[in-house]
Amino acid sequence: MPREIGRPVRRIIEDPSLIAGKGRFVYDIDFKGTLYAIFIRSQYAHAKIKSIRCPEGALCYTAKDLPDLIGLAKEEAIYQGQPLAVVLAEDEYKARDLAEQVEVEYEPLPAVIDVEEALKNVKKAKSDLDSNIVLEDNVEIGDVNLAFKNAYKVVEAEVVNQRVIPSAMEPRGAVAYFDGRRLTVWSSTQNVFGLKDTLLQLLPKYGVNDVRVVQPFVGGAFGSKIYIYPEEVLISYLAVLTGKPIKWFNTRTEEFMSTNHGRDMRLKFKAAFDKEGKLLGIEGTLIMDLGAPIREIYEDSFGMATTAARLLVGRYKVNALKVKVLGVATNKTFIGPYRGAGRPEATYFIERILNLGARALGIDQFEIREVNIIDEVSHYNTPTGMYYDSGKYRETLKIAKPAYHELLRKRDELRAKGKLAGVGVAIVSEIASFGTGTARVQLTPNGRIQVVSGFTPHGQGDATAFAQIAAEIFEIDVSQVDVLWGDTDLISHGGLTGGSTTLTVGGSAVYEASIRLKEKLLRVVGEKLGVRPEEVEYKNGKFHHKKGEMSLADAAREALRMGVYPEEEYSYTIRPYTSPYGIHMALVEVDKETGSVKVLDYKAFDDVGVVVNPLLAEGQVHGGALQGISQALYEETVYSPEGSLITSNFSDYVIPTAMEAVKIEWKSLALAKSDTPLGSKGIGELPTIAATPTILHAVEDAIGKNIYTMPTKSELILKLLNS
Ligand code: MCN
Repeated sequence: MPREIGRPVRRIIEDPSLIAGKGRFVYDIDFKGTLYAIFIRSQYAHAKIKSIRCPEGALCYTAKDLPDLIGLAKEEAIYQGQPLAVVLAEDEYKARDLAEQVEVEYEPLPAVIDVEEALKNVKKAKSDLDSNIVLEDNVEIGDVNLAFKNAYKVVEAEVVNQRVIPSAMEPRGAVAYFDGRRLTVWSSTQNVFGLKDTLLQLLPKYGVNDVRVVQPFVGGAFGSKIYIYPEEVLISYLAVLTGKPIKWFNTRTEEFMSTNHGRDMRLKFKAAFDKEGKLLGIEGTLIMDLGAPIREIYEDSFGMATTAARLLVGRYKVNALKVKVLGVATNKTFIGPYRGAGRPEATYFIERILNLGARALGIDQFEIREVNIIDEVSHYNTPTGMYYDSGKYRETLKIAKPAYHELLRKRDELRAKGKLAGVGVAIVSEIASFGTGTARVQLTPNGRIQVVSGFTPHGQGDATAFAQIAAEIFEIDVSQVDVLWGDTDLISHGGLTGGSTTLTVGGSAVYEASIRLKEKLLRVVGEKLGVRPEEVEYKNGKFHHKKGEMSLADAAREALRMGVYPEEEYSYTIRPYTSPYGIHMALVEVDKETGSVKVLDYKAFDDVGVVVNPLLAEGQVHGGALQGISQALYEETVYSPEGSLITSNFSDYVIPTAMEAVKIEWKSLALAKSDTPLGSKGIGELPTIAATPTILHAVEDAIGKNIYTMPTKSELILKLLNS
């Protein structure tokens, strides 16, 4: 029997229905008598809401009609697109017409858009704020003064990791159905259990006994569907209140304005280097523009900034760090998790510091990394209190070095032809895979294995990987395994697919539950044959003993006859997390005339421990790296000075298409494992984290100028080339 773990299996669980056009997304779910909901959203970034007048006789609700928990703006709107009211009608068109008749009287207030302006505290992002600096933290290790005293070179700059808009293919939407006792909600979410918990806090007093949340197929999320949004809570409440099914779906512009944005951090720093390029210390201020000050969101989001500050050191031996971290409120859409959530910003900052140092000292970018990198670590606590489970960093650099030299050679050939070519390198080391995951594994009477997971994958392909894990334990073909997920009725507890967690934590739960089920079945078969379980051999999907042989289907039926359920549930908790790492490099060419950038080569060397499905993992590298490249080259969130989102659809907000997709070579190193039963580490975010600085460094190398902002649009490059 070939091993299933490590086999590049296609997405046999997820894809067949999607390819046949039979995958059901939220918008496909329809009930007779459904009312369609359209939200009335703030036109202003900051305004007092003086009154909201609903059309006569319309089903129209404002914050005044609703419980506070739902979170519509009541007296003050603090970002453009914030939901203020909702109308319901029998179809979408009628609802849109009605929504246009809702009259909102605003008193516009000064909007705080620029973070530097916000820091001056002249205008406030919300009337009741004492200061726009709503959160503060300090991260300090070692003696920075000594580091600067001993410095041969001090590099000083401000580097910006710009605001980006998570652009999942499917906008958010939900359908809610109340049968008089029980509420069922289908939502395009990453967080079914979180939504269920929120609804259970709100709804029992309105006669709801129980809540079921279902995640149908979801067209991507990238972290932006973790937060429990007012819209999904409100339509659930209205389904109960009206007794009618309710449906809502965002337009792209609504999505861009009301779904959390990502990143938006800047680091003002000075860094001390010795003559050889050793980084002696960093001092700086990390400013995170949190966007609209919604307390329950910004307190969590600020964690991304404090994590970013702590991750500045770790993979490099830096002994002194002093960073003040500020969380600043403005009147833009609130920031939340977006692929990497704090780790891309940290990586971008530290990798930029190294390259700016290398350029100032005239040292090669690969060599400065060799000077500073930690060697091999096991259960390592970084000086700022982060943790790396394992890693062979120096060896990784050794493996990747020939590829770097090959790219330099290609670059020099292009340069010899008069082209502007450049090579960029970045090391990534992150923390990934958190919390608890639950799985139930069951043997059905027809001899198939059914896995139920509490996780919520939405494009990654984890269900196929789960099938492989169960197939490996039961020594059967992966096609004999079914996987179910994304429904709070299927299993009582779950985690959410985010933080590159699902394979490692959810897969470990599948692994442990499968082993326990196999042991249980060995006991059943032993009892049936009148022998000890240890005497029964399990091989290739069958139980063997000289007294007889039993198939999985026989064992399932026998178990049921004995009153033993052929299933096992297991909750696996990881402590504390895994630390995947890698080195990425790229060759780019910059067009001298137009300033446009073409990525010619992209090579990624990653260590995520054991890879369960190389095809799926590589898919993450392709998509993830392109997303990181996109931040470096294309994505720009533009607001007017008054706080209107200018880049409010895909004709203004640029993301890559197949035309911009890059050929990526991926090498999985598997030098260091995690302590989990699978030995795997998360991969979902790592390539995105690595790609942004890699590309920026390559563009810098091509044009021979330092770059401090992103994206590196043609205009910026032409300006730098002519400066
Ligand atoms: N994998 C593997 N071996 C490993 C690690 C992972 O075979 N050692 C495979 C897994 O089987 C899974 C995939 O790689 O198919 C990613 O697994 P993992 O790293 O555990 O990440 P998650 O499944 O938890 O996915 C979350 C991650 C995050 S945090 C974001 S954001 C993101 C991403 O995945 N959003 C995505 N990838 C996305 N891909 C799609 N299509 N859509 C999104 O919204």
